[in-house]
Formats: sequence, C-alpha cells, structure tokens
Amino acid sequence: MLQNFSLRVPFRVLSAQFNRRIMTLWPPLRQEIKFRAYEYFVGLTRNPEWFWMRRTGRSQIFRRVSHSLRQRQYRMQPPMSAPVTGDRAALSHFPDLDIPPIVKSLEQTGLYQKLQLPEAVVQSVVAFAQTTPCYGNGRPSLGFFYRHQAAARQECPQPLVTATYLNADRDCDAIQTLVQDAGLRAIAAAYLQAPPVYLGSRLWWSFPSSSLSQSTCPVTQAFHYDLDGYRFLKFFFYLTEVDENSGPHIYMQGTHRCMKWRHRLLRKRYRDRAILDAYGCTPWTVLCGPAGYGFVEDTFGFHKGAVPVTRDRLILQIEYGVKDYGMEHQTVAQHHLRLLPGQEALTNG
Ligand SMILES: O=C(O)CCC(=O)C(=O)O
Repeated sequence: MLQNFSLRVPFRVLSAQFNRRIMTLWPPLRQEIKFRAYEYFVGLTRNPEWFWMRRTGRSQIFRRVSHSLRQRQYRMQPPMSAPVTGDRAALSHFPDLDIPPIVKSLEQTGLYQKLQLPEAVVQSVVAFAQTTPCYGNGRPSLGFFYRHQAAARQECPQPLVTATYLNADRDCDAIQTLVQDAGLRAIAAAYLQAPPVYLGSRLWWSFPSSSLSQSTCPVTQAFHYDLDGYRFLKFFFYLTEVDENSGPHIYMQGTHRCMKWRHRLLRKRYRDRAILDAYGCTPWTVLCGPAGYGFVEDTFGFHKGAVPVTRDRLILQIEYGVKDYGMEHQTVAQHHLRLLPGQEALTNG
C-alpha cells in the first residue's frame, strides 16, 4: 500500500496512461505486468531496500545468508523495536501456549492451527468494525459503514469485493493490545529466531461475488505467496464464523520450504489447477472455524482466501518479521479518507 501519499498524483497519471496501453493484453499477463511495474516504480523511487529484498528474497540462499547476518547484527546491537518488556510482557490472551510444538509445526508444515481469541476480544473487534468506516477494495476514497453496505454497492464505481479498515491498529484498542500480545510475540520470536518486529495488521471483509474469475479476483483470492521480508509470519483470526462456503483461508502445507523454482521465479498468482498439478500430493488445508478461531502461517508458502459464496467474512491479520520495510502498514493520513457521498447522509440521518 502506498503509505505516503505525496506520490499519489504522478503515480495516478502514470498508472492511468499505463493501464490504457496494456488494456488489450490477456488479463493474467496484464495483472502480472501491473504488479511488476508497481514494484519497480515504488521500489526504485521510494524504497530501494525493499526493492532489493523483493529481487533477492525468493532465493533460499539469500534468505539464509541475510538472516544469519541479521542475527549477528542483533547480537551486537538490539533493534529499537525490541520485544515488549515489563508488565505488558506478562500479558497474553493465550496464556497456555506451548511454544516448541507450535514452532515445530510451523517449520514442518508452515502452519499451526489451534489459536483461539477470547470472546471479549472478538466482541470488541466486531464492535469496532460495526461503528467505523471500512474502505471498498482498500481504496481510501470508497469509505462506507458496513451496516450501509447495500447503499455503498449502489454508489461504488467498482464491484465491492473486499473492504478494509484503514488505520485499524491505531484506532482499535483491542487490535493494539493483540499486536503487543506476549504469547503471539513469543511464537514469532521462536520461529523467526530473532526479536519480532511488527510489520502491520489488516482487518477486512471479503464479500461473496459471482462475477470473479481466477484471473480477475484480487491477488489474495488466488494462490500466491508473500514476500514481505527474508523472514516473516502472519497470525490470522476469524471474527465471523467461517465454513467452506464463506471464504475460508486455504494453505498448501510445506510449500514455504519446498516450492518449485518456476513458481518462485515467475508469476506471483496461480490458478488452483496449476497448484494442484504441481503439489497435488501435499495436503491442502481449508481452514474453517467459529468466530475467534486463529492460526499462524508462514505465508512464504502458497495460500489464498477463497471467494465467499454465502456469507461475508471478517478477518484480522497481524504480521511480524525481522525487518520493517514500511510496506505492509494499512496506514493512511486522515485527510485522504473519504466516505462515499450517500454515506454521510445515512450516518447523520
Ligand atoms: O483472505 C485470505 O484469507 C488470504 C489473505 C492473504 O492472502 C494474505 O494476507 O496474504
């Protein structure tokens, strides 16, 4: 996400021209070219360190070398965002975690599934989601209240596939507390083998949609892997009940360690068929559970969120890594956030 919006205007003009030029291309190729162009543009103009990581981070050799260099650096000079200490460190919503088996599962399969958020935390986050605007398809100009979703659909210039709560980790106390949770940080520290650095969190709705295909859906709804650092992991918590028809998260176990070279090197998103053909003998896990159900995942392995069929899905994600490149925070300055025109009237009325 473009965190700093000073580049927005030139970026918009360039991207409109660029979009026109590639309009006639085959949609998956078009998506890939757009994605790469974004990576080069932002990387070279704003964040060369991130760009370098993105170019090298697919290779296990680079990942290992970079990680051991970083560990040496940590030993000599601990980072500013070192682990939580004092009273807060003792606080966790997950008091009975047994860390070694969790880390073992993460190392072997890329996934651990038995986290459960307390009911009170689920209720706090859901209350936040009911009373705060979310932003259609993550766009700061498409704000609406979830309860006025039907009206937002009428006004919105594009089909609503997802809606994200921008700045949620700043505005929602329950999420802030979870980000600092000593239990989650202990899992992250043990798996990353370094003090965990907070990379960002995201709270969002996925909506049922019948018009999406695997080439037109958002990147996160087709199989892909993340490249947010040389080492990172994500915690996910469902805030609504999720079954097979309400957009479950799906993970291809083991692919975080063992992925075919052509997949690491070439495209970022894949059709189900391609993934099944390549990794059909490894378990593919469909994660279903009640509100509060959580799991932790190394998303350097193949994963996706299925498109919901019957019900909206609300999900929270919290990410830690060993270095913050500043690219994963869902932070947008207040003056860039806008409600859709009809929403103001509905809210005041
Ligand atoms: O919607 C989902 O479950 C997938 C999320 C995802 O792909 C990601 O956070 O990278």
